[in-house]
Amino acid sequence: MSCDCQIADEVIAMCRRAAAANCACGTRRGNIVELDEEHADELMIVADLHGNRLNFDKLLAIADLDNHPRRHLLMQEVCHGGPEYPGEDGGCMSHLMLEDCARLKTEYPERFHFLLSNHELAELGDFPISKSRRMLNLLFRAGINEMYGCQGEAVRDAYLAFLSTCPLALRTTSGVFVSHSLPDCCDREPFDVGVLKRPLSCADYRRDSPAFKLVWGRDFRAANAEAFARQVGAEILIHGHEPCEVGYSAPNSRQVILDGCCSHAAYVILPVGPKLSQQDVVERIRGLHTPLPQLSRT
Ligand SMILES: [Mn+2]
Repeated sequence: MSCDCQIADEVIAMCRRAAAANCACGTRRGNIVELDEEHADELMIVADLHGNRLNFDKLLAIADLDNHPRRHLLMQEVCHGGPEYPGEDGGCMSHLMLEDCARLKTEYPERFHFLLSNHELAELGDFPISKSRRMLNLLFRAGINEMYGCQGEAVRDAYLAFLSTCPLALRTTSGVFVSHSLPDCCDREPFDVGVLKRPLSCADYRRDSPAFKLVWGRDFRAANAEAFARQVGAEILIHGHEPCEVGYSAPNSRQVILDGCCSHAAYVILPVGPKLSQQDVVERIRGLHTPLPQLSRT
């Protein structure tokens, strides 16, 4: 067996352990992680990273999970973007960040949570996403094959096995609901919350499934956020999915959006116990590289 195959075998085994850890997580209820004061003091929330290694490393150092045993860390959307392998068809290196997230799940099975986002769901369902006229799924696959050669397909299968077990959301008992985004038009057609209570199947990877709507939606109207919050039993909604020029935004009185990959990347560390207002959340948002400009109140 060549050296490459050995590395691939190790990655495949690690992804299987990560998938098992997702399923066995003590705070997991269906497709939600339910956090209360018994299990956590603090929750650090990180949004879209898209292969941004600099930000990923810096955020992990800030999370410092080893020295904060009561802190949980949530990450999302690492696939597609960032550096590429050399050569014309070298492909995207962001699969390595997905491996890092799977590894974190094995190292901190109760305290690290990786949420499904639209880019990860697109890998699960082979749903084509392009950016600047390049097919991101193909670049992702090329990167895996560049790294693992003949074992590329087996490694990709292991990634998908991990992704298929990832939660869609995290909710605290104090009413903070974290998901990648929110569906459109929940004020006209209520979100099918049943998807939060059962394991995902292949049908959930397709366009128009509740999971698909949850991770792809971009309806930031106040009436939509209000309806969605009511439907999922939340006071405050925290999402990624939307680039934010200053690292975060608050498009209405329920939502806070974080951006983890822009030059003004932001994150937030919240206490898990107390009830928080939107202003309490916004005040706790920190810039990863630079202090954040204040947003004007919405
Ligand atoms: Mn997204």
